[in-house]
Amino acid sequence: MEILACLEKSFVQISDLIRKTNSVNLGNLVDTHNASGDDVKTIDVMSNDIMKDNLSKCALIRTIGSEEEDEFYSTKFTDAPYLICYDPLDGSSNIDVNITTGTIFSVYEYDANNKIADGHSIVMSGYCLYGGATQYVLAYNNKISFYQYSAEDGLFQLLNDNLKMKEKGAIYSLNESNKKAWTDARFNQLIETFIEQKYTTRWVGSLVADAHRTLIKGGFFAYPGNRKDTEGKIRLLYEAYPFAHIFHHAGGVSSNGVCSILDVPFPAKIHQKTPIVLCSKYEHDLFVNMSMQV
Ligand code: AFP
Repeated sequence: MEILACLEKSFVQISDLIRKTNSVNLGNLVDTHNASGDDVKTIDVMSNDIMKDNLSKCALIRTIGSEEEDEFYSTKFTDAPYLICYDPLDGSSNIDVNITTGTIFSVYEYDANNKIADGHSIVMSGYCLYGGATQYVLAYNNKISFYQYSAEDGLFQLLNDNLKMKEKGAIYSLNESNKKAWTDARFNQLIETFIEQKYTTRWVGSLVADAHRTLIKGGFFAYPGNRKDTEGKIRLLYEAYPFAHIFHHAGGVSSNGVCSILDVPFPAKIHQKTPIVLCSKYEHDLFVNMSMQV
């Protein structure tokens, strides 16, 4: 099966799981921890099983990396051209209060030496939102397509075939409760500037929801490093690279504070974290013009 068909099948199955199960039960913890150190919930495990089961049957995929796995998993298609990395259910700590969660993914092409250099090796990325509607955003072939699932006909219908970001927004999105611990003081200055310029703030606490809003409405999203989490909370392989790829396709910007997220070298560790900024051009110009006072 084609990769996109495997992904769409998984999105529908995960969406059904969320919609048909009591959200309080979905939020129950199981007595283990996942490989990346976060609490595991039953829904995370079930979503990972769905993704892995469908994608391991796809003849184009050589290797799978998941937030829920300790190591990369090799499929039986050892000569296949692609690695796929995903977070099967981002934002799952919100599920017991019925807040939007989602699946994030990136497909990477191996080079002639069977290596992946950085985020520029991504050929396709996207995310599916399990919110009021089940919708997914796909970055492929230099454009962004936006789909919504129709339960009536069992298909994803195209909403927008060439989604572009605004040059400037009016919302900033950071977990400001960390601001006394941020290690890059530009974020503190930037917030003051946003407030002076009459921006408002939003923080859902699901990367998929906060980044999606930023993509659609423009503005600024960041998860900076802080004294406790020096590299922030966002994982490079299956969260930051995919969203960086999506934002660049839409005419937006990504940064780890120094360079584009796509320029960050492919990590040695599957669960490596990175500070992240995803934003419109105007807000990125403001950010780079703040002086660094660490
Ligand atoms: P969960 O998947 O455990 O809910 O974590 C979500 C997340 O990794 C990312 O989606 C959010 O942007 C971030 O954590 C929220 O972090 P805070 O706990 O600082 O709000």
